[in-house]
Amino acid sequence: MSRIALLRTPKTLGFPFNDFLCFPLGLMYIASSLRKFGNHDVTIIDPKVELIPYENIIKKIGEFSADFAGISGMTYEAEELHSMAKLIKQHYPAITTVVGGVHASVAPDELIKDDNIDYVIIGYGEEAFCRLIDEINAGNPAPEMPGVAYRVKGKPVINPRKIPDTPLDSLPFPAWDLVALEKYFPKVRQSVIHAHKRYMSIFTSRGCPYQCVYCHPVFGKKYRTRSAENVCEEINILYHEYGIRELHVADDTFNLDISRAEKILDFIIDSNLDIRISFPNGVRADRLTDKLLGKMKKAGTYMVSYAIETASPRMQKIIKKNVQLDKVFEIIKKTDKLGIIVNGFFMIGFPGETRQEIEMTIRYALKSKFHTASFFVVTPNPGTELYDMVKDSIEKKPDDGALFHYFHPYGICEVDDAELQRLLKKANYLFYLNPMRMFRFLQLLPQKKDIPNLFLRFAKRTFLKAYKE
Ligand code: B12
Repeated sequence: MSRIALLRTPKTLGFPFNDFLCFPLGLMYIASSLRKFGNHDVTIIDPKVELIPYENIIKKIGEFSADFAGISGMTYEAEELHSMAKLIKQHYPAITTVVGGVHASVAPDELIKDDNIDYVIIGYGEEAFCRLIDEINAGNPAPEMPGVAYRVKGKPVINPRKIPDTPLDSLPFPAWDLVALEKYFPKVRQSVIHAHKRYMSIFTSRGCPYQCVYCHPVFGKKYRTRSAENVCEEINILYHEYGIRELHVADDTFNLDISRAEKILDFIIDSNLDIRISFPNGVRADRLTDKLLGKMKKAGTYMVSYAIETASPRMQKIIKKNVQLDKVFEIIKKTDKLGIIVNGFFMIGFPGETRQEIEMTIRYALKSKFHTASFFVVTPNPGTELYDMVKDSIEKKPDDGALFHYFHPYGICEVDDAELQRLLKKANYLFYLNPMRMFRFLQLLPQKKDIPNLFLRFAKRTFLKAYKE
């Protein structure tokens, strides 16, 4: 049995770009597997919610007497992953440092060059981390297993990952008991709005088979689902044991398998749970049927996002999103009619995109029945197909954390940077300064106390200079 401290980094994108926070679901999944399959002692330290300085993070690791420190991070936190590993090694050289998560999955070669990082786990971590600890404890510090990188005599060895075949139902539920739930509840959430204070994010499937060029295929294109029964068991525990009254379904594509989605919703409807649901990351809008939408409403859905990205049919093809724009336009209307708040995601500034095409996107948003919309500037993240398309023509790389906020133009479209910024702001104010839209939205808004935060987000995106040169 080992003692394992799991950590996030303290970095957030912060004001003015991004000020919301979610549960460290990845670490909570890893923690429950480490406990179930290895009988290990685990703690989660999340400086993003506790707002503690580095000294206190180090102190907590020491107080826990950790044998392993597992650190998680996205690409915008790359620098912090290195500095945390360095600090841990400086204070506790005997601790084995392991980095996992999104950045580890896209840049294992960069991380494993760092002597302060002993291991990197690529992709899903539940099984890999458990097995790695077993191998190390059995005296095999360089196991040949998929998805793990380390150094042998100073030379990096990267074992390519393999998407696990084990059914998702065999994974234990996230370790909700290891996070201070009450500290997360009052923080601003991904969608800013909320229906109930006590919420939890759930993941009912993993992966996404669509080919959108801008998306990080961090976990591969294979779509894996949990059974409706397994998801329902989780919802029951959250409801009855943790008093959760709002669910955030965070899947990449919840509704790819329509009958599974219906089964989950039927369970919630039939069990009369007094619960509200939101889909802040979105569902694939052109895979919605009237029946499914009706069930979503009946089960308690108050908010859903649809990612349109661009209303230019030419761009839809180039970015391989291929959303059926007319069909989705009608689905937005139907969602609104059902009394569900409907949010749209849009991106402007794709390679070769013209001003007319950007205007087309803005017009689509303005004409739609969306209650809220987020307009972002296209960010070519390293590791995406989009990045490969433009890498020779961009000067600044988005792996610099400061540029990783989706409001920084990269000069890859036909409109210059200043004009793109202007169009972004124009989209925001034309969309939101529409009294009828605001009236419709405020009527559906479950908690009026979210209005100041919503206004702040609107003001930041519309009036502030969005990025520094
Ligand atoms: C929910 C979500 C969020 C939430 C919070 C995420 C979180 N918990 O930290 C919010 C809304 C806050 C968010 C914000 C952002 N997000 Co986000 N988000 C997601 C989303 C949709 C799901 C993440 C999740 O919960 N996954 C479920 C759990 C089970 O998986 P996981 O956390 O990855 O953990 C698994 C493995 O990674 C691994 N693992 C994780 N940690 C560790 C640690 C160790 C030691 C080990 C061994 C393994 C390991 O094992 C876990 C279990 O298998 C992903 C897309 C996706 N499908 O992954 C994007 C994604 C992670 N987000 C992304 C981005 C870019 C962002 C933003 C930077 C966007 C922006 N510009 O505003 C911001 C950053 C905000 C901030 N913190 O300041 C990108 C990251 C790309 C990259 N290379 O970094 C992703 C991949 C989307 C995409 N496809 O491009 N996000």
